Amino acid sequence: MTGTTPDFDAVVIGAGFSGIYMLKSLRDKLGLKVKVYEAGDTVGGTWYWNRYPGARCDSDAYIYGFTFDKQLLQEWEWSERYPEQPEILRYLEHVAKRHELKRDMQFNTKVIGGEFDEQNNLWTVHTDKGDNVTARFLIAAVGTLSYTNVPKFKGFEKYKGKWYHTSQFPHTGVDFTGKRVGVVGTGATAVQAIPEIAQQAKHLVVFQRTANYCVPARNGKVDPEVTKARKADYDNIVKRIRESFFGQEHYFIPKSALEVSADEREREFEKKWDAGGFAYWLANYQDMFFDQKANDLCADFIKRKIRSTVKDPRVAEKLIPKGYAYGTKRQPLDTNYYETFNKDNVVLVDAKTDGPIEEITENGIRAGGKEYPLDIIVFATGFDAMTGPLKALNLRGRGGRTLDKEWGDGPHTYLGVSVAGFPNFFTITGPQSPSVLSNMPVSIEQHVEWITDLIDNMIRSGKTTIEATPQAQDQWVKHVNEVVNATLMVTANSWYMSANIPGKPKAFLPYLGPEGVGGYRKKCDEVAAKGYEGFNLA
Ligand code: NA7
Repeated sequence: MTGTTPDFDAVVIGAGFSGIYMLKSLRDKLGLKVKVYEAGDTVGGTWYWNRYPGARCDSDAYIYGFTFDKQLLQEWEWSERYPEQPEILRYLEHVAKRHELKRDMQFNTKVIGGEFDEQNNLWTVHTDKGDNVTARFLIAAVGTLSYTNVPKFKGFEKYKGKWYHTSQFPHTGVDFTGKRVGVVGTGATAVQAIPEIAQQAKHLVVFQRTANYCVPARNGKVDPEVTKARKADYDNIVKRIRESFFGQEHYFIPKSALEVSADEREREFEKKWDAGGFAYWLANYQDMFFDQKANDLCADFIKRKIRSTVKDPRVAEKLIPKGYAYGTKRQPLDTNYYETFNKDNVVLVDAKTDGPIEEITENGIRAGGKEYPLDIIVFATGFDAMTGPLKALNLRGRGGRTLDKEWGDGPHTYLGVSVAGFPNFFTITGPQSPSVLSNMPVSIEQHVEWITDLIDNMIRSGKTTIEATPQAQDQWVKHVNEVVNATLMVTANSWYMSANIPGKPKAFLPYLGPEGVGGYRKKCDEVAAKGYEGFNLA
């Protein structure tokens, strides 16, 4: 230790699921002095910002929450299978209140920079409210899909109507009644929002760049007996999801899609389809992500479903995904998405067949040579995923290095939780950890608990700094890429592959296996058991 006393033991950036639990853990378990900075005016993170119509979680609610608070697991009642944004926000507010977390959180405050002081081994953190504080540990709990992507369309500044990005929706909501509305994008967000907006708008134009494979969510009330049984079994459920591949109770069928009869396959597909949610995506035949032929069979089933739902065969054809394997882009869960295109007030403009968006005009959007007049444009155009929010922190590590420069060709991390040259800095569900390929609360809890143990260990053993070695980091990056290169994931222009943002270096952002979340947890625990192998502790 140096003679300089920092303002805080730890600064945590963000008060979503990650920041909430990180604060709870460091403050109440280790007794540290912690400060959380949050840009929003309350807790919630993703669930604070994403207020578009239809916003709800895509994981089953009974596994979408904190498991550290066993009593709350028993007490909390979700209203439906996939609760809506306001309900999840209420839950997070409740957790913050129950654990008296807000007193250590500063809202409406954005972290705009930070540098590691090599002399004193402290981080100095700067905020847009003029705070300049020092801390021993700096933890980014900034979320993975939090840096908004509004494409720079030609003519944007000329548009006279109102426009919104789904992740920065007005808190008062938007009244679409009687309006001509355009939605740009057909990702998981748009698939939730479009059916809702179509019910209100006079006229809705959907601008599709890439058709998606959507499967039914099958939202609804959960049978009280099922909920009761789950509550009685929570210890086992938690154990199972922690050890599972995706942090979900979904397991691949341990067979090839190619080895079973067409009848058996069809029965399995129907079963998954009827179950709804991620079952079709994450509990399908085990070679679906590896073998193009197996994948084609899974894809074909969805294509047939689209054709049988959408009445106009020309519209159905536009909605049929082409040119990439099923499951390699984030699975959207739909409630009446395909049915919405049967409505008279809904028009689909497909970039490939009708022509791409050329410009935003004073009155609307011009695509494929035709102008679509619009009163409101909703951009459901996603995020600069995973690396975007971290780079935006403007951190300077040893020797003034920046993430912008260090990650010039894609992320370089060790275990997705640490970056060489940035001592005592941790990223919860950072790039190259399972993160977005898992049920987020499971991965968040794993990282928070692992970081807490690490800090505890450092304090107990009188260590001042910890940082990933460049060698361990290089090996991890190599491993992450080797694993994904054996799958079909690399063949898609997905945000997982950084392909959605012009100029973003092509790199796979999360970590996929080979044993998923459970295997990754084991790996992290082994690293810790070997005295933090791959890290320099000083
Ligand atoms: P996504 O999944 O990134 O979807 C964004 C959509 O916007 C997608 O259809 C994109 O087409 C489209 N897009 C992006 N940029 C453009 C431009 N320049 N022109 C036309 N269309 C564009 O974001 P979401 O918010 O739906 O979902 C993000 C995650 O939130 C989701 O995966 C869940 O984890 C929760 P593309 O497919 O790239 O061709």
